[in-house]
Amino acid sequence: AEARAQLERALAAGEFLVHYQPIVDLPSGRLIGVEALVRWQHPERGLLGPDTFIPLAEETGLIVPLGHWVLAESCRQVAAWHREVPDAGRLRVSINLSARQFQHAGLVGDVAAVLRESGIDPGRVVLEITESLLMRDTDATISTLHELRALGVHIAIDDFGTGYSSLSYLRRFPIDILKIDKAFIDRIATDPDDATLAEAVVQLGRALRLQTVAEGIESLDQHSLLSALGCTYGQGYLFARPAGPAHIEALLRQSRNSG
Ligand code: G
Ligand code: G
Ligand code: MN
Ligand code: NA
Repeated sequence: AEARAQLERALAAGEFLVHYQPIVDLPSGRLIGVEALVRWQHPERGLLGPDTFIPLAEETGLIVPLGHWVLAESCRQVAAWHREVPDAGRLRVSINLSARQFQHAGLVGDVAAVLRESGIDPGRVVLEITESLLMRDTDATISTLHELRALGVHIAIDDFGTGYSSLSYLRRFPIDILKIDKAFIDRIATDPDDATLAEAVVQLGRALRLQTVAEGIESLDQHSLLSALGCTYGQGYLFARPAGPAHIEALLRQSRNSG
C-alpha cells in the first residue's frame, strides 16, 4: 500500500515523463516512428527507468492509471508534432501495454477516448503487447485485439521470440508487427545460428504479411545484415537512444524525413 501511495503521489505531482526512441526504416535509416518509454523524475533519486517502478506499478494495479497517462501524453505529443513539424505528418508512435492494462475492462474505451481527445490519426498509433500475454486467455485476448484494431490502431508483438508462441497460434491473432527481441539481434553478426534465427523470424513475418522491427541494433554490421534479410524497420543505439521530446523534435526538424 505504501508503494502504491508513492506512485499515486508521483502521478498526481506530474513526476512521470515520456522519452521517445526513434524507429527507422531499413535500409535507408529514415526516421519513421518513435517508441514511448516512461521515466520517473524522482525528487530525491533523480531520473528513474521503468525497470525500477513498472513491476511495482503492475503489482499494485497503478499500471492502469500510469499506462493511461503514458498513452494520453504520447498521443498528445505526437499529434502536436504531426500538426507543427513539417513532413512529420506520418510519424508513428508505439506504446507499451502491460498485461494488467490489457486485461483491464476499460481498456478499449480508454484508448478510444485518448484517440478522440488527442486528435491523433489512429493509423499512426501502434500498441505493443508481449508474446507471453498472448498465451493467456486466448479467446478474450483475440476479441480485445479485434476491438482495438477496429479503432484503427495497429498491434505489435514486443520481445518476439522470448516467450513461446506456436506458429498456429500466431496466425489466429490479429496483429500487424513483430518486434524481434534484442537477444536475437545481439550476435547476428558473429554467430551464424543467431543469424539463421533472425532470418527465420523475418521470413515468418513476410509469410504472415507482418512488418518486422529489429530491436537493439548497435552496430553497422547488424544494420546491413538485417537490411539484407529484408527486415522492415530497426531500433537501437546505432540510430538513437531514447530521449526527451525536445531532442526528438530537433531530430524531426533536422531530418524532415518522417513522411
Ligand atoms: O528504455 P527502457 O529502459 O526504457 O525500457 C525498459 C522496459 O520498460 C521495456 O521493456 C519497456 O517495454 C518497458 N516500458 C517502458 N515504458 C513503458 C510503459 O509506458 N508501459 C509499460 N507497460 N512498459 C513500459
Ligand atoms: O519495450 P522494450 O522491452 O522493447 O523496450 C526497449 C528497451 O530496449 C528499452 O529499455 C530501450 O532503452 C532498450 N534499447 C533500445 N535500443 C537498445 C540498444 O541498442 N541497446 C541496448 N542495450 N538497449 C536498447
Ligand atoms: Mn517495447
Ligand atoms: Na522489446
